[in-house]
Amino acid sequence: MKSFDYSRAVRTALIGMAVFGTAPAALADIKDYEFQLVDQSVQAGPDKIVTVRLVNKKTGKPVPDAVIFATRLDMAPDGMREMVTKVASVPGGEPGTYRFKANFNMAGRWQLSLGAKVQGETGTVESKFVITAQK
Ligand SMILES: [Cu+2]
Repeated sequence: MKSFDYSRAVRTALIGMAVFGTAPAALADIKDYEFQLVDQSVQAGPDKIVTVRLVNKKTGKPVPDAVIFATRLDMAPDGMREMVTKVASVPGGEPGTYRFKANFNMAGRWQLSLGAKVQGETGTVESKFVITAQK
């Protein structure tokens, strides 16, 4: 009887540990993810490439296979919010990095706005960056 109680206690403890072990994953939050701008500036002109990295801040690891569903590039930082340029995704690059091609038709500060979904997470990662197009 005593040994039975003991093994049952151990089993209960193991189940408890398993539950706690999975808890952090279940509590992973979309706020744990962030985009980082790789290059702060580009040369003004057509077909310039901008690279961002998506990382999990808790693990420091890059996050591949995010679905980027929103991009906008405009000159809001220089008071020209209506000056918008098209942004196209460019395949390739390291896993966890995302590349875009755009025409930076004017020198100055451009704002890149991104919205993305991360596999297995609810919510949206949203980021805004200022990229300087140099003459
Ligand atoms: Cu402008």
